[in-house]
Amino acid sequence: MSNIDVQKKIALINDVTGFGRCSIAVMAPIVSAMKIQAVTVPTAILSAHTQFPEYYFDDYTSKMREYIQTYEDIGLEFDAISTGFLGSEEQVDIVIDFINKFKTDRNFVIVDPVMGDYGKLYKTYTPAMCAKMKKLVEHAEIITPNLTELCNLLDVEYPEGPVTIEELKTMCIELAQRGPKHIVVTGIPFNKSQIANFIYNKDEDFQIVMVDKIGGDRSGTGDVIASVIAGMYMNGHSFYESVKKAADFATKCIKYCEKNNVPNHWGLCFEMYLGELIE
Ligand code: PXL
Repeated sequence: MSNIDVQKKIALINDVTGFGRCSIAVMAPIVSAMKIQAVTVPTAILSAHTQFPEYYFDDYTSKMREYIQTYEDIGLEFDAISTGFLGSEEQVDIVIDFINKFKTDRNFVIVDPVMGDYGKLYKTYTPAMCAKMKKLVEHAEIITPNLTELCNLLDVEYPEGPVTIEELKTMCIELAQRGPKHIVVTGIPFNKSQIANFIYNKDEDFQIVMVDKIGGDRSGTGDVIASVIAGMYMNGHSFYESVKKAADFATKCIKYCEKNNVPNHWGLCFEMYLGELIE
């Protein structure tokens, strides 16, 4: 089917959240601005994301296999497959099955191994989930962990003090041996005013993209970054260029949010700058 379609398609396996700018609500418009067709594969439906004091949550796990079956039946092909927050072991199994069905030598998988932050795993993250996530990462060409997720994927203690370049290199080299060709470790605290994104390209080199630290953490930042990287890479840019564009775009959105006192849990006002993603 893909040869009758001039546009590229990405499968977005992620949650559909009404308010708070995360997951598919962020990723679909971002890749669309980059002229890529977004194909939504919902993992859950929420009225607002989990940082709000109240939200409606409808787990979609039991419906996913039937939903996905359509795409097999109509012979759909994807140019990329992306995954984000996953809520259960079974969901990870479904995603791995999806990859086994739809991965070809003409497409790639990008996994954001959403597991935790600040050295701690999220409450929903059991050791069994961690084990599954390690399996999923083996299928990915690109992964976008933060430092907490990198350490957990490797069973390494979260560093007490600042992480060194040597430590990052060693960890990325080890993780790349399991499959991923491109790794970006996002949001590494560097100093009071800067954040580093550490890039490792397997058997090639490493690079660092520095950004200014502006305000506190904003929900959905990871989803903005992952979708810009996916879109840029699909459109033929290098991994470095993709990460650089993603980091600069996120910074611009965050600056706007800060200037306009947008609450941190309302996510990034990416709508203001979508035009800058159009090539
Ligand atoms: O990527 C952030 C995110 C995605 N999905 C859900 C969330 C969050 C952040 O809290 O709650 C449901």
